[in-house]
Amino acid sequence: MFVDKKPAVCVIGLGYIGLPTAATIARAECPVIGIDVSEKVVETINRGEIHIEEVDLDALVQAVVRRGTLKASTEMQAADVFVIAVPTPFEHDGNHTPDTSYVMAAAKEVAGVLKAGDTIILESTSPVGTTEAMRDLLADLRPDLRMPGADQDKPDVAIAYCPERVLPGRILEELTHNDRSIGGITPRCARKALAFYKRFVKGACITTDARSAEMTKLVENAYRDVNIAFANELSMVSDAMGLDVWEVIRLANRHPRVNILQPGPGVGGHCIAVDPWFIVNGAPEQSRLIRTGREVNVGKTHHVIEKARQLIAENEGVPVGCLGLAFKANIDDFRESPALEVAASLAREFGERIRIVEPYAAELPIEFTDTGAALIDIDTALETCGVLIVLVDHDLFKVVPAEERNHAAIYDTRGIWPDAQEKPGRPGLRLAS
Ligand code: SAJ
Repeated sequence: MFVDKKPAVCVIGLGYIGLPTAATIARAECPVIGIDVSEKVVETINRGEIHIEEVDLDALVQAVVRRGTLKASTEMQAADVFVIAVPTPFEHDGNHTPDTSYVMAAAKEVAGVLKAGDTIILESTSPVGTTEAMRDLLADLRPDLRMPGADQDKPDVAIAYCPERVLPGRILEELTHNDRSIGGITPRCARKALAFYKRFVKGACITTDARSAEMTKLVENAYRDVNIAFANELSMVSDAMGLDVWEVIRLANRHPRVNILQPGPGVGGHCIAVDPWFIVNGAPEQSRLIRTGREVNVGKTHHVIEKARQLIAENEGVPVGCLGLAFKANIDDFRESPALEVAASLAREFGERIRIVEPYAAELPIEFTDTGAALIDIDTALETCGVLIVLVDHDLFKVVPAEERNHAAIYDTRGIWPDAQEKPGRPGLRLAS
């Protein structure tokens, strides 16, 4: 732990990453100002409340706001360290071109208050070269300050890239304990950023250059995407060959060097379904496997929709329970969720026959407007639905015993009810993948 003066920190973007990061830094007793464009978000945080769901975040934000170490504002403020955690979506060009305009807009704001001695850290997932582009923008806007780079031995400011790699649902835990890659524009920049992260990170902090750190983040998520694509492809192959994919994976994973992931209705969330495209965009000719992995995972969602449609059509007039809308188990995050895409597509086609069970939703999302679909609880679904389609492996669904569900025709896209298949003579049907 450092004994020098605590730096004043400005965290720009108070979303799923920025807010937990700001609160964690504030817990380390650095005074933190969080900046967000939304008045509503700023007011919520200044009341000590939160606008997103994340385990233990409410208590932490309440504590640091009460203590006065975390404040939120819509106005950029001077600080010693700036942490940029704004979104990097795609352009609306249909080509998955990364849109770094939020990063550049944040950097422009920072330029207005920047002074010699400050450190700027980009945490947003970004295409390779973004940190350098941000440096170039700052150099243009602040010619009075020496920026780090090839011809600047003693720059006035430090600029680094340090990606977040936390798992939704475990953000606070992982923010503190995960290892971090810290990529400086120069080694000196990396050292300054390292000194900052050491204040609140207990995992190893490994320094590198900015471009390698940018690529590392993209590679981590592309690696997972390709591995999930392998599992999803296997599920479709098994389907075509009349095999139970869960059984095949279970057996293959007993090999000491095989660890196949789980098939599902596709890949959701704002990271794994997005980041691989940043690599494809950077080197389209060389990234065939990564592109194909994306296509396989998107194709799996269409495969699930098609199989679900067939099952529903075979069970004419029977109410259908779609279990889950979230992009993964036990969270309330529906962003880019394949479960939501499947359920909404079925609701548009089959209307009021479709009943949705989602313990993490108070009401049905906008995608279900005017479809006639209804939100019901799991008990009602088990009592009234003759078709059950498992889309999310929420704990609440996993614990449903066979005798409560086996009257129904079941399509279990997550493999949470393996015993469903082992009941000979039951009226229900289990489709394996
Ligand atoms: N999924 C499967 N089968 C599996 C594992 C996941 O179908 O075996 C699906 C999930 O259901 C979900 C999607 O993949 O729809 C993504 O879920 P996830 O748990 O793999 O990842 P995220 O999106 O919650 O978080 C990822 C993490 N990256 C990696 O594990 C490499 C996290 O560490 C990153 O910080 C996060 O992306 C991010 O912000 O980039």
